[in-house]
Amino acid sequence: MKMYGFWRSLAAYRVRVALKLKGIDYEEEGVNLLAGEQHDPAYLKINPQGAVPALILDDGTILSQSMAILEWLEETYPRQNPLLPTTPNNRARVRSLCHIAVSDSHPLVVPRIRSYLSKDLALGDATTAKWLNHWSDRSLAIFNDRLTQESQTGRYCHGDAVSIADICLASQVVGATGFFGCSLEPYPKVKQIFESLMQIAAFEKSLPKHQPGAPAPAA
Ligand SMILES: N[C@@H](CCC(=O)N[C@@H](CS)C(=O)NCC(=O)O)C(=O)O
Repeated sequence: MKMYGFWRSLAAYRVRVALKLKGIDYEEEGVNLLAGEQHDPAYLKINPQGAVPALILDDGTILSQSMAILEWLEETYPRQNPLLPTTPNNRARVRSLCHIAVSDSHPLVVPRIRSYLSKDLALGDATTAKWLNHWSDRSLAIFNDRLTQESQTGRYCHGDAVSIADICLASQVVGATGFFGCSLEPYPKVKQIFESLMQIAAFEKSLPKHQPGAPAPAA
């Protein structure tokens, strides 16, 4: 299997974690989003949306959209580290948590939105940074409220087994704290679960800072 990703892509992070949790061999090829490679005609043949991730299966099938890929991985490899609970109600809760990040927050901070705000609408970098911080922080607050209030929360988002909700939560935290200036201090439940997830190799090794192309840490 081959994944097209990028070191700082939060959607690619989600798929990278799931591939590792499922123990699936894959290679990753970087599409430099900051250099605009997602718009290259060759890449648009792979994903006409001009976004990563895209997952190329061994038979040549191309999958896109991180949630669709997570669901495909779960359906295809259900017994390798299951990432969804068994009952419809619990599965709905896990998916609902996923969509806080995937549907409601992440789409507000992707490169095409950042560029439209700062360049096309001429809002500039400072106002755009405020937007990115605001929506990322709002999403952390919503995660924290739900994870605190709902009795199904355990060591992880849903009980004591890792699920796709944890993958989506982790991607949200990685972007919010790593790129958009948010703090986890106001959100103790999110902080606690994120710290537990970082003990798991698949989550830690998938972090942007470990990927080829990531900037070296400041000396
Ligand atoms: N909803 C999609 C989002 C895909 C997406 O927008 N990915 C970003 C990187 S995290 C991207 O490639 N953006 C390119 C751009 O905005 O130009 C998913 O979850 O896969």
